[in-house]
Amino acid sequence: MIDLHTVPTANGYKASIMLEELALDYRVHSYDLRKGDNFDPQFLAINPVARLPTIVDHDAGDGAPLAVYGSAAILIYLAEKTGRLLPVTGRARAKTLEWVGIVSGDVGPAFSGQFAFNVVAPEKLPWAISYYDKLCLRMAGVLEQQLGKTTYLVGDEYSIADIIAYPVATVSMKRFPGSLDGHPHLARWAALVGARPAVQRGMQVPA
Ligand SMILES: N[C@@H](CCC(=O)N[C@@H](CS)C(=O)NCC(=O)O)C(=O)O
Repeated sequence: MIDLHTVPTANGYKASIMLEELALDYRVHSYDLRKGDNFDPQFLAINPVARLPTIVDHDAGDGAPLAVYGSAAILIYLAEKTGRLLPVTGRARAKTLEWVGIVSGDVGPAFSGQFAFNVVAPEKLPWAISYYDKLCLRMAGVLEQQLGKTTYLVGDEYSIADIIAYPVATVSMKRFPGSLDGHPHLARWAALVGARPAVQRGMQVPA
């Protein structure tokens, strides 16, 4: 059994899609960040970073529960636990991990920054807004270029790279003015991934 501590955000959906794809048994614990649920001492004992998503695997194989925080770490851990959705060796594994890193470290934070400065910030700073708008377009262009060459982010095989990118493309990018306009390859891929029943179920967690 796995406990999934999560929120209805792009990062949360990455973990729930992965659990659905793998058909693993899991229980959902939903948090309200506006109420500061993530600073509850019980959750801090599991994840001192106080962020979601976090899983606790009660069947980690060594007799002790294992807590793993962060969408990328969770996806890689579960892929390795089950031997699915991450090539085991070689070029395809390296490229899959590279795309997991690009989406987590480059694409996702660009859209988070764009949202923070465009929508959340009480004071609208033109330089910051322009910086993040340009960065988002550049990052969407990176995905568009790759998906113009391959069916999925890494070749013809669906992988954790697609799972980590799908909520960013459909939740975070949707908030960006113009959304996926002018990115036909990205839109084609989003429709392909979004048609998967496990993806649809994962996007409904927490209910
Ligand atoms: N690098 C982490 C980022 C996780 C993250 O930013 N979580 C947000 C929700 S989407 C959070 O828990 N924020 C609460 C806070 O920072 O107080 C991941 O990829 O999962």
